[in-house]
Amino acid sequence: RSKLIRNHSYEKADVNMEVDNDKNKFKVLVVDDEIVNLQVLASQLILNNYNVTTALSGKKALKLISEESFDLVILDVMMPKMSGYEVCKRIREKFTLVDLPVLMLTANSQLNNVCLGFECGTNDYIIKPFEKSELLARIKTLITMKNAVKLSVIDSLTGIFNRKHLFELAELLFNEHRAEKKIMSIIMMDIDNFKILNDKYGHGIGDMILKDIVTRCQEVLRPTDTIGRYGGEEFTVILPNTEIEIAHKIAERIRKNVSAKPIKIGEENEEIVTLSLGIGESNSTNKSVLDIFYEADKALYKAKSSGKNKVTT
Ligand code: GH3
Ligand code: MG
Ligand code: MG
Ligand code: MG
Repeated sequence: RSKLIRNHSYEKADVNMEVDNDKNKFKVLVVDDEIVNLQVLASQLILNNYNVTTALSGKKALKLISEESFDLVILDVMMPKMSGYEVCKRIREKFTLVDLPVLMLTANSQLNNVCLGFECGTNDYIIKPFEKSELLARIKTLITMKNAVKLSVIDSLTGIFNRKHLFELAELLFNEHRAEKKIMSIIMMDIDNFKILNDKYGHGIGDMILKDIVTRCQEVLRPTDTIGRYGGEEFTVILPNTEIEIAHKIAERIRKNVSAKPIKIGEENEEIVTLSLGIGESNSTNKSVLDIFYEADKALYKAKSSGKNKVTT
């Protein structure tokens, strides 16, 4: 299985780490069936500036994970009903090692089960009773690694996938679709007359408009669609398992959601911003995923040259 990151649930707060308020503390979920263990772990983590949530069972932990986003899970192995191994396996059905690292707490007597822990998808383990300094060092390394990987795939301005990762993901999906004889589509879009906005309000406001437009696109995308930043003010949406007619409908939804109401610029101003969109679809003549990008790009050019603010195939 590929280790590529497929979802785009990254929050900008994760990328802008320099701000030191409570919202930007790293969130750690501690799971242990013994309340005393939870208290000891939680107090040590809080002292070291982590935002801590606790769960007394695997079931509760999985529920919390499905509702909020965490930077790390510290997971006791020996728990009644659902063991740490089982919890970890369930976590890995939804999150990669990078999306949500897990640190298992193993009792000395279970040391020969350490390999089982890794098979179930833990990133690391620590032996109970643990040294506080070792625990803190391991936590720090796991979170640092997770964020380093994120920074290499995420566009820091908009919080969506960058161009490099967009291509890697598209290529992976292209090969999967071809093997399974399924169809995928790609939407390329470019903001209309963006230079005028930049010249009128400056680059900083231009950046803010870019972020607003990404949000408006995300509002109408399905959970399986992925948006990325192709270049300056050009964006791409990858639509798995989607034929061109449906892709056209989604592109129209994006176009309307962006142009329907003006974007606020400070207290005084607002501007209607529009997009031109082109669509490409995988078919029997595609030699590579680049052919779909090329087709979408050609369609985008048609939209631009026939009046802008439209979707073309
Ligand atoms: P068209 O309708 O033909 O697309 O016209 P346009 O003015 O949008 O032209 P074009 O796409 O060629 O120009 C894009 C402009 O977007 C030029 C560049 O200064 C600006 N731009 C690119 N990246 C960024 C960015 O990250 N921030 C800001 N503020 N502006 C950017
Ligand atoms: Mg236990
Ligand atoms: Mg452009
Ligand atoms: Mg443009």
